[in-house]
Amino acid sequence: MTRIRDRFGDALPTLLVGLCAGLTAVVGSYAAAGFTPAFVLSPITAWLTATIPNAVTNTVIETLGSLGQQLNLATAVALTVTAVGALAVAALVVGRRLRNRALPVVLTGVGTWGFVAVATGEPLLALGAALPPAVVVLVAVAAPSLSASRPVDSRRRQLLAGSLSLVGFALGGYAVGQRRTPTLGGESLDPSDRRERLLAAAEAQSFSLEGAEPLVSDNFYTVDVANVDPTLDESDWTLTITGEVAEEVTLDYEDLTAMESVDRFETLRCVGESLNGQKMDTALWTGAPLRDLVERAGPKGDCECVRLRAADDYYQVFPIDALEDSLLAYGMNGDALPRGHGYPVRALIPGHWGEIQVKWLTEIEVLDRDADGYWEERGWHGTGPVETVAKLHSVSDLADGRKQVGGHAYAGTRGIDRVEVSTDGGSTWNEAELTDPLEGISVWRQWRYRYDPPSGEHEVVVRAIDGEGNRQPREERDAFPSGATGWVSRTVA
Ligand SMILES: Nc1nc2c(c(=O)[nH]1)N[C@H]1C(S)=C(S)[C@@H](COP(=O)(O)O)O[C@H]1N2
Ligand SMILES: [Mo]
Repeated sequence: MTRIRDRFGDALPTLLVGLCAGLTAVVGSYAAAGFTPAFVLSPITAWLTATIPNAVTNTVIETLGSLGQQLNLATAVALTVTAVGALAVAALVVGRRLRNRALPVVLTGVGTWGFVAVATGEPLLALGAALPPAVVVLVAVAAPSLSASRPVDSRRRQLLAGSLSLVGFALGGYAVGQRRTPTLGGESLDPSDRRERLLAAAEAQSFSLEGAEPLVSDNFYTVDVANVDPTLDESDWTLTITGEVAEEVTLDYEDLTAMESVDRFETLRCVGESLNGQKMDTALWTGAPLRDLVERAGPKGDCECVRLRAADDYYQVFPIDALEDSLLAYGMNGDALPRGHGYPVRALIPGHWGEIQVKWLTEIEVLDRDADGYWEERGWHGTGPVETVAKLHSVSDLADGRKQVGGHAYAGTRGIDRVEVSTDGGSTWNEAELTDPLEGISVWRQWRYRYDPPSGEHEVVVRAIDGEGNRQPREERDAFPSGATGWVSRTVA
């Protein structure tokens, strides 16, 4: 064994070489592809999402929320590093057996390339993933021996040089990958007085609540089934209305933006968020009415339902009736939709849970028979109208010694009529101040309540009454499967 090692000049601990090969493959893929579907982690995370049992996914959604995405990404990194690393180790072992120095390099390079090319469907960009591990293996077989027979000093120097190169490569690859990630969407739409007026009015009437979003959200949440968002471009985007229709209709971005546009505020809320969670936000959206387009195609079919499909293979099914007042939105707060919110076009269906507000929309299929959507196949019931909620995100001390509590209330198209606050654990109730409703069909309102605090701890409870006079149910229920309910309460000192 020692003789063979000497002969190959390759005594770098083989596992360490494997680890480096795996890590550089991920970095190299990122440098070549950026954060796009051609990045090796995109298909691996998608595969993980498809493989993990629904019960686990649903538990992660309820307990970890968006952290689940990071966990998925980390798992995909570990898997990819392990796969490429194992390949490099195997290649080195085979090379040693056959006393061939070139073989491990070729096996590692070609094997990684094949794996990434097949996974991503991007043979050219897969070279970015394949070359670095091949170089790592090349250096390992060519480097002077690190075996114990060499002086400690020389081994240290080699390890240091290796580590520094790895860190340098990782930093460089990260920087290059970031620049390779296309910035899609987000640029300003043509100026519009109406939009400016609406946004200015919303800002002017917004309560300033410490720890809670203004009326138009600064940080709009995102929820995606895929870790890596699609990279659609408006110049080659089309939407097809197909299935049980008299005549298929296809339109492109120019057709869509040439239609008479609508600007309106709308609130989105994710069915999977906890009762007092952070996945409810509001924006000013710009788009064209969707219902007319579907009517133009002449929908038939027995179920009176449609399936919306998207570029990330996401799909949702719901009744055609829900499309009343729906928009094909291409603008958000005066800018083109950002990539993360569905650039170039998403559906907006007022009053329904976030999951049917399909982003990166590409197809509307009129169905003959009812079917399940992506989340319904996983046990959720998130296509219907939203539940009523009043959230408590802000507690602050006013200069005059009073306390202020506040947050948002939302009840979809039913609207919010009243928000009631108790500062004694629910024994007595007071009416909160509300912002005026924004111009829209399904919008939240901010609420705030100011009071002289009792000395010591007290329990603040909040509940909303919707525009149809229904009080928000008190009964507590978890998010799965049809949205969290209950009254939000918080101990204030
Ligand atoms: N194509 C596509 N559309 C999608 C999703 C998705 O994963 N893919 N997630 C849905 C869910 S669950 C929610 S809550 C909303 C969130 O929209 P936002 O990310 O713009 O806040 O988008 C919906 N539309
Ligand atoms: Mo959602």
